[in-house]
This record gives sequence, structure tokens and C-alpha cells, in this order.
Amino acid sequence: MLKQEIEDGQASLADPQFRHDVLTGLALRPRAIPARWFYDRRGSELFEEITELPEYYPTRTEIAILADSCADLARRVPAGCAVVEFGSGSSTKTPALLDCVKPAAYVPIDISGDFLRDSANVIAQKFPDIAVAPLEGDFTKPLKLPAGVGGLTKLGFFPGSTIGNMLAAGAVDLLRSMRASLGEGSLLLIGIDRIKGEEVLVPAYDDAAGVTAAFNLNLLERINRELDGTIPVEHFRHRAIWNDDRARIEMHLEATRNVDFTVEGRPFSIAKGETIHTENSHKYGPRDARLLLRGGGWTPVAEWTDAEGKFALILAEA
Ligand code: AVJ
Repeated sequence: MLKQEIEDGQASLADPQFRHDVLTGLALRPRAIPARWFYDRRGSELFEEITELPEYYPTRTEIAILADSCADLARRVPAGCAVVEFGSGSSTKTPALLDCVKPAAYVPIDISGDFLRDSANVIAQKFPDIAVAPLEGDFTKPLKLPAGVGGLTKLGFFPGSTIGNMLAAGAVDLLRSMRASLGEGSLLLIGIDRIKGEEVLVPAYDDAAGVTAAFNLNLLERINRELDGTIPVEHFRHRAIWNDDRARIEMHLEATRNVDFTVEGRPFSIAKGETIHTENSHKYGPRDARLLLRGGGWTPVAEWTDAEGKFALILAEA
């Protein structure tokens, strides 16, 4: 290995799962790479920017619903419970929830350890009376919660409509695994984006400022950076498509001409007009969402939405 490569940290960056998903995904027809790989440092920054775009309604709508539903929510959740947040990331919606339900403990779960510790520290400083116990791990698998929260009622928190990234079968598995982690008698507060007109949905995933395009294209840059790729990023364009049959926004990267490149030395050729499918963002009608929860072993007990019904927060019981 070259001195410069060692200093750049290139060799240490290659996650074997990322390598596997990219190499197999680029060989699939249609080609597809899982959306979880968007979130390197740059991708996470771009996602934060997306949440502030005028066209991207989910984040601000969900925060407003949380604020408006607080009194109602606080009545349904026992004070002194343990809030367990799945995929806490930067924990931006957490303070509003903690202010509202006044838990005794907060357990943020994330795969990214650095991010997790930073945001856990911020919460711990803001809420000196709450025990903060971060858990580094993959929340798609059942997890063992810290022993100290054993006797408390658990409130799972899964905001942002992240569940929308999964196919129905994967979403049901995830809900079941959350139920197994939290236990019988626990609660789950989940944010789910609703089906709405294409004229609102498509711009939310294809904004005028081009931030979502940059977010999507960053996946190719990441492949070039971490997997020694030679992808000509300038010959791909961002596409956001509403798939009405499957009620989902799909993001793709479309080749604007025939391209040849290598990733970790393996050759790939993509024809002009062909796409790499990079994300699904499923949307759920009110009954669809409740059926999904029941399928995952959860009983919906309350539901809050904004005046236009763009987004829903659902409280469910295990
Ligand atoms: C974080 C998965 C909820 O699907 O709306 C935003 C990701 N992708 N713009 C979503 C995303 C493009 C986002 N989730």
C-alpha cells in the first residue's frame, strides 16, 4: 500500500458489507444498491440539508405534529418510562419528545458510534434528570437493552418515516424485531409518511436547488472514494419517480450515455438510459399504516396528523 493511501485512510474505509452490496447490486438487473449506503459523512450532511428544503415537507410536518400532540401523548405514556430511539442519528426530534413524556431514561440506538456518542452527550447535558444510555448496534436485529431500564415501561421512537425505505416484508420483520427488543406491554411511536399527490411527492425528492440530486449522486462518489471506483459521476443524473402501483417514490441514477468503469478492479458497462435503483420511500394510507403495524405485532392506539394529512404519528402497543 502507498504511503498516501495509508494517510488518506482509503484502505480502512472499505466496509465489507458496502463492498458486497455494491458489487452484487451493480451486477443485478435492474441494478440496485440499498439506500442505507447514502449515509457517509457527506451523505448525512446532505440529508440534514434536505430536511430544511421548502419542498421536503416530512421533517417539519412531523416536528409540528409532535408539538401539537404533546398533551395527548403525555396522557398515554407513563411518566418515568424509558424512551428507546431506533436509528437516532443526530437526535433532532428527541428533545421535543423528552420534554413531552418526561422519561426516566433515554436509550438512543445507532450503527454509527461516533455520531451516537456526540448526540447522546448533547441530550445528557440538556436533560440532566434523564439517564442516557446509548447503544451502538444494528436496530434491524433484536437487541439487548441496558439492564438499568429493565423495570421501566419502554416507549420505542422511530420517527422520520424511515420504515418507508423497507419493502413490506422487511418492514414487518423490523417491527417484530422492535417488539422483541422492547418487550410485551411496551409502546411504539412511529412516524409514517402518507400517500399524496405526485405534484407534492416528486418535488420533495427532486428539489429545485438540486440537494437531493447531490445526495443521490454522492453514492457514486462514495463508491469511487471507498471502493477504488472509476465511475464517471458526471454521466449520471438523478431521477425521482412516483410508482403508483407500489405507492412509493423511487430514486434512481440514470446513465446519460454508455459508460464503462471499474469498482475494485471489476468492470461494469451501463447503457445510456439504464438506471441504478438507489432508494424506495414507501407511502402509506391511514389503513395501510395500521395494517402494517398489526402485521408487525403492534396494536395502534392513537394517531395524530397535520391539518392536510400529509404525515402521521402513530402510537401502538405491544
Ligand atoms: C430518511 C428514508 C425517511 O425517504 O424521505 C430524503 C430519505 N431520500 N430524500 C425519505 C430521503 C431522499 C428519507 N428517509
